[in-house]
Amino acid sequence: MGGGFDLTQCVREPIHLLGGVQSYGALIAIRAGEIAVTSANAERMLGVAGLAGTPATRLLDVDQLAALEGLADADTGQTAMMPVTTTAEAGAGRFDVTVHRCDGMLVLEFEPAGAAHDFPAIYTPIRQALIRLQMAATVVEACRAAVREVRAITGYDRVVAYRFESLDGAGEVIAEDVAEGGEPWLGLWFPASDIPPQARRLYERNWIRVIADVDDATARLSGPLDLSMSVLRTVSPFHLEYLRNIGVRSSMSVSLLSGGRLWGLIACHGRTPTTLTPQVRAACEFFGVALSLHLAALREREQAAARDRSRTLIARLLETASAGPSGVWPLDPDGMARVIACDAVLIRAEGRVTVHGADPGPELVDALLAAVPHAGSMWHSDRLGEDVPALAALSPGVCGALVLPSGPDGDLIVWLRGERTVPRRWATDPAEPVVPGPHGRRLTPRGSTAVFLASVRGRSLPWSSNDLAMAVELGRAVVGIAVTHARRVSVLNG
Ligand code: BLA
Repeated sequence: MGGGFDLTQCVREPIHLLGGVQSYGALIAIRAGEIAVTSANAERMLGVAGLAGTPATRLLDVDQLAALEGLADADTGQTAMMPVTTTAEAGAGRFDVTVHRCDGMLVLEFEPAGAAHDFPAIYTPIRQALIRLQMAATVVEACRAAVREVRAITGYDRVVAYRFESLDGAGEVIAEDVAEGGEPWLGLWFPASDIPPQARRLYERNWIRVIADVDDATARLSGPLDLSMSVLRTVSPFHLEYLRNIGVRSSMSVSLLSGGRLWGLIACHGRTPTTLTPQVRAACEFFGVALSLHLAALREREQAAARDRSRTLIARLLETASAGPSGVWPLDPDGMARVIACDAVLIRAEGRVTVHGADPGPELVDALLAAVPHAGSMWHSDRLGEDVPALAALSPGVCGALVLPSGPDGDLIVWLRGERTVPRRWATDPAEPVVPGPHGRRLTPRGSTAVFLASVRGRSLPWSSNDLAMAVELGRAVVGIAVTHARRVSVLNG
């Protein structure tokens, strides 16, 4: 097989419909009081034979069933919270039961009851962790505190904070806590395809994903069931192969969300099989929620600081502009390139075109001015060759353009960016032999460099929301200066 692995397979895999659960627990789904779906291990684990098609009261008494239904209905499903857990006597003994509703069925997931934690034993370390977390002043500091705390709570061998560069993009390990002797991953990049989009969407709905043992034999379900909200959901064979290839036996991920979207994960790895009690999972979930809120606040603060820096630069630009002679371009192009990082600034004013910085040459400038949309509103692209077919032949000399109309008569400011260079350390270790699984070496992070390079070819660094906001402010300033100049000129003439 080797390198012939088709990555589109990953994107298409319906990972919520794989028809099985991890066998450390058992699942039954009840429709209208009757057991409609069971996992193959349910009868053995629960100690009751012939469950399928029989009344649920054979397994749980009426009061327990009513209580479980109440719990399922109290969970509105509006938030990305994991299903509610309780303990119940069922068949052979005591179980931790996690409950949610799906397609009109009550879905119960049973795990042998773990050691009962008392509330203070769970809450005290979490509370201390939250206090330490709140003292973190930057995103990276908060993540550093978080990985330490999560490893302390769970005992995994490696815990990393993994941040995506964009919604479905590649990511970087920005904080790590690893057991003695573990290879350091801090600063390493992993490609976007390591976590396909449908998996990311599921992690937006569930804060926690536990994979107890990559060598587990899945307990098959007796019928179809959407397992999106299941805590026992079985795992894609692709991802299992990936985990085996990086020497991992068990894993857990905690979602980091901002505005409901996944922007990173706390990823945990164990070298041995690891199940977590629902209480410990709930603690991790709670921690993930608190961390996400704190990170959102910190990110907001960091972005505001970046905007403040840009505004200071704009103010300085305007000062020098209004002091300068009229009749020349008012803003210092070098200063403009500091407000919005770029390789060149192209200005068209009063029919004259000037280029400052890395001049892409008259041919490209003409083609660009002819092809990019510049009627009225701002326009931008980080992949000109793809977005504007007329420019395909001229890329990759220039891959990014931010076009700002700056006056009547087709006046324009254009910031240009070349192809992005990638000063990144990928999770590749050429010295270490890779043992390819049945899907070839692509299912390791080691095949990454080529995949990533292909994904950035012809693309510039993307224009950030801060870049766009600052362009709007500069645009306003240019119009303001033009008005002032016009007034000065009319005063002089009058
Ligand atoms: C899921 N891939 C994941 C998850 C992580 C990664 C964290 C979440 C599940 C878990 O916690 O194990 C990848 N793990 C990483 C990365 C780091 C890490 C990047 O620790 C870096 C620090 N994976 C592939 C390819 C496919 C693929 C090519 O590399 C597709 C064929 C699939 N990854 C894949 C799938 C899931 C996944 C399907 C979802 C698993 C699930 O929740 O069912």
